[in-house]
Amino acid sequence: MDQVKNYLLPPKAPREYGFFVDGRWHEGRDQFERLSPGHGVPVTRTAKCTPEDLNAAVVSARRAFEDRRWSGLSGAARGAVLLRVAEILRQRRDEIAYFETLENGKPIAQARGEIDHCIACFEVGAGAARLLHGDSYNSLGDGLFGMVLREPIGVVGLITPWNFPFLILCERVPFILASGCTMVVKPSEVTSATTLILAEVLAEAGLPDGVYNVITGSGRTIGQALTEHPDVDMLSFTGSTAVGRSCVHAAADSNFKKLGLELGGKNPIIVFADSDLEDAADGAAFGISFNTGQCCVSSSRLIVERSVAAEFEKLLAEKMARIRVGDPLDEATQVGAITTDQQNTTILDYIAKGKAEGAQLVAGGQAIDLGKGQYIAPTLFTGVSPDMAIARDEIFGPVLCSMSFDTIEQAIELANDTVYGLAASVWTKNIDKALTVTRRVRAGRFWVNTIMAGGPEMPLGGFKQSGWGREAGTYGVEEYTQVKSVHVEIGKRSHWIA
Ligand code: TXE
Repeated sequence: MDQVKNYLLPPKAPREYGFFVDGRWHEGRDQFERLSPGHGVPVTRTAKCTPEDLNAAVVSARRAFEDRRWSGLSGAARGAVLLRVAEILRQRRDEIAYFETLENGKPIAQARGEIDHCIACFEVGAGAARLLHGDSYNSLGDGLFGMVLREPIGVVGLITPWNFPFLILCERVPFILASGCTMVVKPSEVTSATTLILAEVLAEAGLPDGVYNVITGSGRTIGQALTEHPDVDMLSFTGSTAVGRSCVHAAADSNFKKLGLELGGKNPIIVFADSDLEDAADGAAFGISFNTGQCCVSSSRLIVERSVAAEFEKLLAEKMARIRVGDPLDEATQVGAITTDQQNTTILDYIAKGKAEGAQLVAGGQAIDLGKGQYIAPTLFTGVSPDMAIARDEIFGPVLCSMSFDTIEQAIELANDTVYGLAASVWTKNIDKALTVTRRVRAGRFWVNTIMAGGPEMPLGGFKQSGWGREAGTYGVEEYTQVKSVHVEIGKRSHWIA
């Protein structure tokens, strides 16, 4: 990578990648060229795989699962490989962060922090591999003993999106590997590089051939075929709710594969008058601007107590105006580029819709012209009513809508007034209010006086239309297992036939 003092440059030529099946690299017949969203220059070329390539990957994963080359190892041996992965990731951290930034447009400093989180995922996965266990029932009477075994579910298909290509991958892969499963991964076509780099890392760490396979290509062809594949036992999909729905249909129409789904969100951030308003405003600005609001857990609906609403919105608008939006390769940048052209158009369309719906624009609201790439200023709308499209739809951009409440019941009702249930945040110094809201708002991840905090020990996933199942931590490993009840008779059988 080219570096000038404290400032990285895009590469002079794109890096080329094949795809990875059965422990070997293969060349695609066609290629997809990715332009960096922050600079508009070609940064990577990846293979457009065919349905035959996908089939070969599933055959490889199936063979590796059935001969027990991975699931037959002890948890300690699997854990040792995962710890070696963590070590190699530590060495390759800057390189992986660089390609993540080039393809996704996120700030380089943020990308490095994400790789640190990914390293922790492998460390937690290593421990989880050793601790995975079933249960026993010593309560079935003297003649019978019951055991509950946890077994890996088999071949897992893993489809990941472009907003956190490496992080979302690493919140799943170590836990899938800890369970003893094998897998076929299909990253987003615009951000495949770091998923392919992980193949090199896993191989170097000693993962047996065929356990981790990567095929690249479009969602409509290769992704859809993976969801429909009759020899895939489980599919973990992270992406839009619309495609999540098509995964459910595909599973029903093929082999009833088990599904893990992490889908959209329209996450509330509830601010009470008794909170530390400076802290809450910083949290709200971060919660909507981090990763340009392209997070499934972005806090995109501000629900603020009416008595402090005007003061809080003013404070927040001032903070949002000070966020440093800029070239993702600049160390000082806090908010980088919008990842895809389509997403850029979607966000700008929603900003126009918000104005047309009668909401007041008090911060941002426009594209930022840096002479290259695509950028949008962190945006705040006030005077939003719950029926407006900007308050209901997942915009997936740095656009925050502010609504007000008078009572805790109203706050809870507004927070739950969405088809989604991925995450929520509440800010108050009153423990009763904090716990009441935490109990009553339906969301899979909750933050009290903080936002987007946490580590890979804690499970991730959504309520309602935000998805099914949980990823990460011991819950995440268990998702990729199934339980078998084993009954053992002790002593002489009491005979049925006299
Ligand atoms: O997602 P897609 P897109 C939301 C967000 C965003 C919208 C669209 O609101 O604006 O989705 O983004 C693969 N069968 N989220 O269009 O299409 C695709 O190749 C199987 C929220 O990029 O769902 C990619 O690997 N797979 C979300 C992955 O699915 C298919 C993160 C996600 O792409 C497929 C991303 C198909 N028919 C977007 N079509 C979150 N929860 O964080 C596409 N794919």
